Amino acid sequence: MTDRALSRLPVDDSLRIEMTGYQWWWEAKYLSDANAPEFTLANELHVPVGRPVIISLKAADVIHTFWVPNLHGKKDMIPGRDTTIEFRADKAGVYRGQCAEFCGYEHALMAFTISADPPAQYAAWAAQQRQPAAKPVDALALHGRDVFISQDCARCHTVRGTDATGTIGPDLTHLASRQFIAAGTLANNRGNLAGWIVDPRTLKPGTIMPGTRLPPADLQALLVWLETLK
Ligand code: HEC
Ligand SMILES: [Cu+2]
Repeated sequence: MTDRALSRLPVDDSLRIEMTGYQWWWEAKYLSDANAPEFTLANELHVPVGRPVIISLKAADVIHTFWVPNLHGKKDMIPGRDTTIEFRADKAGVYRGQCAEFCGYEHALMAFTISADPPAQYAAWAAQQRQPAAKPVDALALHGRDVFISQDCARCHTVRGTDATGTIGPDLTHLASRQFIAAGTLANNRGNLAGWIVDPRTLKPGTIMPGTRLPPADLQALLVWLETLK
């Protein structure tokens, strides 16, 4: 009882996030904060230092386990049974998380990060994430967006501010603001993005994302547009 009392945080003014585990990536939905609209992203969360955070945990397919060893103990994410964790990061920094329950082929490639930022920096990040995707400013990026919409990509991915509203894969509205792609598997740069789009199943066998072979000019335009999604 004492243990529980000690570990109970004052949770007034907490930040609320809904996190869902998928094979093999993490979706984080930031619920409305001070009446600001919700937004969704994948794998790279930010939280303000010193403010309590409540994350509701869900699993979409099989059992996963939320684990950020330097912030909190493990918590299972069980399909059909929602749980929550509460924590507060008192020190700024990037805290690495990892799925801690075997969840299939790519269990080892199911990482995420929680970056604890000073409050003003967090607020600026959140304001940016709430924005829809930047409009393409040149013909190449515009063509890249058309490639994305006309291929299967838009069936699985959302890019807010465009016609892409798929919900099977990660929200890509601010893809270029992330350090990694595919849940910590690859650094987010043009070469890795190209390899991922053409043949994700060699990089992460078992992923449901299919490879897409595109004429080189279309692939280049698509990459240019994806890099504008800051
Ligand atoms: C059948 C659904 C599906 C289709 C079609 C699809 N994707 Fe994906 N995509 C996914 C899933 C699921 C993931 C997450 C994979 C993982 O991390 O394990 C993903 C991941 C990604 C990522 C990495 C995102 C991140 O933040 O980690 C990018 C970029 C991406 N897809 C781009 C594309 C593009 C471009 C196309 C079209 C050429 C496309 N996808 C087609 C399902 C799909
Ligand atoms: Cu997992």
